[in-house]
Amino acid sequence: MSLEQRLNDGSAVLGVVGLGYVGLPLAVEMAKSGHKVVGLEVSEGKVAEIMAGRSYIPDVPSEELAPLVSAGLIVATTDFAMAAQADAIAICVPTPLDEMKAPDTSYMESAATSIAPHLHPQMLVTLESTTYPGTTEEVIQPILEAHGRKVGTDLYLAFSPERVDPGNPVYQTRNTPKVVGGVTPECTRHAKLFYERFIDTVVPVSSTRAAEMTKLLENIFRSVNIALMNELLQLCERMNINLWDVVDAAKTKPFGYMPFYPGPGLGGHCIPIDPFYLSWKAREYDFHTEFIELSGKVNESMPYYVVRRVMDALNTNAKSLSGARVLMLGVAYKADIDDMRESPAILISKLLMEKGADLVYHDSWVPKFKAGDTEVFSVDLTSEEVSSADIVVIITNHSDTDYAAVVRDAQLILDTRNALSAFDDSKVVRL
Ligand code: SAJ
Repeated sequence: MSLEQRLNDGSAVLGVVGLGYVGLPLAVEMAKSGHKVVGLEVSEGKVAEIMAGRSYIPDVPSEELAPLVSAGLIVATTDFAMAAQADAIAICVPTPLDEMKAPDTSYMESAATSIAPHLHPQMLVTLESTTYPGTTEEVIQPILEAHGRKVGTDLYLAFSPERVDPGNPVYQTRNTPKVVGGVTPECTRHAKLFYERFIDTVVPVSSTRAAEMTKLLENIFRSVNIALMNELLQLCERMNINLWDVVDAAKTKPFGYMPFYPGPGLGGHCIPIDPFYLSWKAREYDFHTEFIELSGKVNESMPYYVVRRVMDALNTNAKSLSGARVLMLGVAYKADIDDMRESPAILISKLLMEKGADLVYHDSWVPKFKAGDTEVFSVDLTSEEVSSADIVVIITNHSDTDYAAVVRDAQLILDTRNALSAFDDSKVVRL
């Protein structure tokens, strides 16, 4: 029976490599569509959690996962030989940067190498990890073809970027349109059939490179526009203009404008990182992606800018940062999630402590994190904790925070997210 037939009659076994914030929601959507799913994961801990019906991804409730596991629709394993049971596999592994800001493709290569010996004729493999144009055909395809399979003949290969927005209450895996681009038209067609089994809208494009570039465009668009806001913020400070009010006014324009906001810096495993995958590849073509470089420079400077603003704010109360009690409010990389990856709070904490601050933090989503070599633990947000701080610094504006109480009890607040726009109080300093 052909792959197309197995996909269409629901008998195809689907696979996911990497059960993280992308792979686990994908596996759940696949299983909810009735397909048996094999989850291939290197972490024994994650496999054990999943097989016990417990989710470690906030966007996937355990109540949703557990029945799919107990029904045998999701099987997680560290045994990559089980890839042989799948008819179509999506690779969803990290694509970090190395210390020289060059792409680290080792996770993708390891995933491809682990499944390659187990590929049978008529299989589809898709790569979802955000990466530079060319990765699918230059890096992944040779690995998959090393055991007798041939793309376009008995193996289908495509790129399909993940578009997960962690914590987004409206758009999840099923209702976010999915772009697919195959090595050959038949690869594209099979990738489209695959994703249509469990995603509402699938958008085919002309090639793997077009699909890889689509994702990078989406994220570079964000990082450049956020950097623009961060640069204008620094100008507006000198011009004594409230940029937050300006953005709110600009977004009343019903066309041709999209609001972005300044902030303490860029966090997450995508926006601060993905653009550098393209600028790295562009050098191969003697091309300098100056917008990407400049936006990275501006965004990376924001934690230092925040620390300078903390010192200025304390100065207005005739206090120095050295010896000051600083309460950081919210440390996750964005509101209403528990993820600390690349969070600007990490560098800000380190800088504040280096300058002698007596630093504490509260974040109901993040019980502890490492600021440099120091492991710090979240304190309870009590009136005493707030009032005893020489300054409260809002880094992440979680919606579960009682800001009225913070304004009531604080001596001084630096608000880097405009979380206190509803409060008109002289103790509140906006970034
Ligand atoms: N940020 C700002 N100002 C803004 C928007 C965001 O400073 O106006 C900061 C956030 O606080 C955060 C960072 O930028 O630290 C990234 O924020 P984000 O909203 O881009 O969220 P991510 O990185 O979790 O997810 C993004 C997705 N977000 C949205 O589309 C809203 C999406 O671009 C991708 O699906 C995802 O990255 C990815 O996986 O690439």
